[in-house]
Amino acid sequence: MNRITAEEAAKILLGQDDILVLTHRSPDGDTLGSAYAVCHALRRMGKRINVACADEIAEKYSYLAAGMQDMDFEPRFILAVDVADEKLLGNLRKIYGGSIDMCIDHHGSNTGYADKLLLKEVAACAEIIYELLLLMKAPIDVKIAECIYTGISTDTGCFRYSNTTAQSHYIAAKLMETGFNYFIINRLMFEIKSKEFLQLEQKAIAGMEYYLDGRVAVITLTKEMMDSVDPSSLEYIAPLPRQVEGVRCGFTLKQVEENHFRISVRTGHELDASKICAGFGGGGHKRAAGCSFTGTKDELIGRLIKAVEKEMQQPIG
Ligand SMILES: [Mn+2]
Repeated sequence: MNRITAEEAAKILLGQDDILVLTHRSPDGDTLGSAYAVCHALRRMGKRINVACADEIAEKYSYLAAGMQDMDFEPRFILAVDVADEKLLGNLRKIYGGSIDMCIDHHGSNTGYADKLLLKEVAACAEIIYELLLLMKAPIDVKIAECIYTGISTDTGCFRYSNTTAQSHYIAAKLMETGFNYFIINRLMFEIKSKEFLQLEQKAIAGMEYYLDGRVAVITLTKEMMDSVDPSSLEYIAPLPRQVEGVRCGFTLKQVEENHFRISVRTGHELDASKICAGFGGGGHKRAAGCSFTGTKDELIGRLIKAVEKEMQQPIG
């Protein structure tokens, strides 16, 4: 693995054709926005390029690929965007594992699986893509602006999370000069919920449990509850426990099987979520992290509370 600069990445991409862009499994706004921004831009520059994803893309993201049909070619250059680990390619790993030519990513935890890596720890991968497109002198039109804005706004929680920087706002402002409709995107990404999702949200909130004098809140989602909604909408449950006044750490337990859980952790400014998850073999960011656990729910909650208590003894950072 070679670390490369944005200038080097731009030069390499300009010299390539028949490119396939891979996104991570359970695709979100950043991986899709980044991939389609590159795809639209390079097609406008006369190249053959497609996007591939292991999982189905949720309907609400369909505008990113609007008007785009798969082109017919044998890929000669494989690019992964927003993919921190080859494992996150899902089923695509079987085909492209070990042969990724370039990766563009913003996760400090990137495992270095690609031949060349352009890594910057900015709020969204789409921020790096924006810089790259400028270096390639690609035309930033309304469609490309929509894609990049989708990546930045979703990874920053609509410019609210602690990863948001002046640069995130600056890029969004430059994109707005193209005249794209950010209001429709904000509605789609942050406002509109399906009726099924609202019912799930009601049940989740009604069943919320509190520990440590209300400083910890826990939501449990059973398999049956999760089956009732589009899986991509589940990411909107994780921030809910942290919204409760007085809660410093919120857990969302997804009960994948009777005794197997996937846990999303969200913290306020005092606690480090990635450290809480590290004790369970997981990880992530300071305010948002995840891990998994095999055992009963009672065992899990007991261990999570212990991990929070330990983290509460650390100085605020
Ligand atoms: Mn991302």
